[in-house]
Amino acid sequence: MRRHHRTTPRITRLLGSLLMVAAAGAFTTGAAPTSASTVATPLDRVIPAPASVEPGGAPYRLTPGTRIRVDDSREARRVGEYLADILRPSTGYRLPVTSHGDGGIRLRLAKGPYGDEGYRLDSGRSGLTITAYKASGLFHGVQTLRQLLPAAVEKDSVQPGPWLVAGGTIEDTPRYAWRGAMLDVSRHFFGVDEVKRYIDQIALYKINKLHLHLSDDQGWRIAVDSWPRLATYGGSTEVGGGPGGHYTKADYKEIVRYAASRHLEVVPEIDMPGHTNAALASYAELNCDGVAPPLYTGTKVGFSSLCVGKEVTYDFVDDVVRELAALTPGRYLHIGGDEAHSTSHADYVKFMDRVQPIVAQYGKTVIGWHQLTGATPAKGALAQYWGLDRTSAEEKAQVAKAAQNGTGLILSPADRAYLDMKYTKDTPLGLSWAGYVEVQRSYDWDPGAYLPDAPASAVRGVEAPLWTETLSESGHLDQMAFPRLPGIAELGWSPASTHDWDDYKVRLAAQAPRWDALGTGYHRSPQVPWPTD
Ligand code: NGO
Repeated sequence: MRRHHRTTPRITRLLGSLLMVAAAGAFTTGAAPTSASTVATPLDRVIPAPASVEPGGAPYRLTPGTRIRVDDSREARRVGEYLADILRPSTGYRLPVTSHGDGGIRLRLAKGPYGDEGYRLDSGRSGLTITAYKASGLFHGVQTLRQLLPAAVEKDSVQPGPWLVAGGTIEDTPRYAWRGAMLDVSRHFFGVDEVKRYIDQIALYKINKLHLHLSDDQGWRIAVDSWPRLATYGGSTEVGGGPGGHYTKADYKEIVRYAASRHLEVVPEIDMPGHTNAALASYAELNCDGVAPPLYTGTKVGFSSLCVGKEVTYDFVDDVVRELAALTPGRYLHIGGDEAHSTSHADYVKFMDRVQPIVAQYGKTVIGWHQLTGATPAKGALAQYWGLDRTSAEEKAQVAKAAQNGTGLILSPADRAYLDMKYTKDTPLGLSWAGYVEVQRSYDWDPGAYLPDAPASAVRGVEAPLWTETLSESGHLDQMAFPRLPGIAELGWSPASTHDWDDYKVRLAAQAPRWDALGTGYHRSPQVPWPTD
């Protein structure tokens, strides 16, 4: 029987796991039980909160003889190798990945009520088993397992342990299929390794989409063979006048491959018809007056537009979309469509009517920022809502109406989900046009009931955008994404019934030692009861 995890009083659960650890002999080593590492983390101390938790029984203990047992499937084996790569440096154990033997950590593919991403985790004295229908489920189960092990497991040198996982069962499936993070690599360019680092950071919270904002006024970041100057010239700078950069096709494929190894789908965005100064600067013929503007390194928005009346514009879009679609195994292609303030409404509608079929022609599903709902969204298109409380009722109604007519919604309300907003007026990095977004504010909303009059069934999930006008290095991304990103991830994954700030902030605080071990920086918001040492 499924028991919801909120039905068990927290204190009982904590006592239960303490007793179980004592029973397993963790306290008989002579050392006083003061170190957190001698107490197994309660099964519900995980972000995103699992759908159901049933604590009980003796804990599982990782030992030098532990094997990681995988089903005879390439995909399951890959998840096993990924887990071993995380556990070996800190435990110092061999942890062979094998399809033989018994006990140990078992990753098992089986039919069951898990869906494409769900899993079940059973932990007890004789072994720890993660069962899922698909490898993605195993991967997400492994993220849960990481968080149940002591934070020191994330370190890259041998640590003392013990390596205990509290006994019991977790059954878990996501609320939404879309749990995204967006990185703006246009305002400031981030290289392949920096993107991989971000992928690893967000995978820990079961994010499954990486939306890359690949073009904007300040930089074009993806090589396009048929229009080479886009990258070589259009990508040659960034906000503030730095050197910029771009991904070669091989770079982009490497990002896609790495993301896939973390069960994330890459969603590329080419923002059109506005936010196109880098393209307009690269090719004079794309401009209505035939004159290329200079490159732009400021932070204004809304001043550029592709020339809607020129045929060459659609040749350009066709070439870019064809080449990008060919590089992208994922289902989606984001065409932007925000802040087209230099495009008339009639032209905007005309442009979207021409461009959406091009995306479909190359086999991809259109996503646009929610202004797309002011045109005619293609069948099956998704709109990404980035409004805020003060957005006009009329604009909200336009989005809701599109949702009623079948347009799916991804929710990224700027005054909740934008990771580039300052936390408070004193935050050094970030913008504040959508207000200050402290940790509680970014967590405390319900995607299912967010937009009045939009049917809950239209909501495909959530996404946390990270715009980089003020952010130029990975350390800056850390400060803005952490600790807010895990909250958006939880809104995307966990049942609404688990939503509880007071419970969440304790789980969030418990992430800090893990970030320290991983070398991930974070903003020490006073709203969160961080551990004191
Ligand atoms: C807006 C704008 C972006 C900015 C961002 C900064 C959208 C969808 N368009 O969001 O160009 O970078 O705000 O917060």
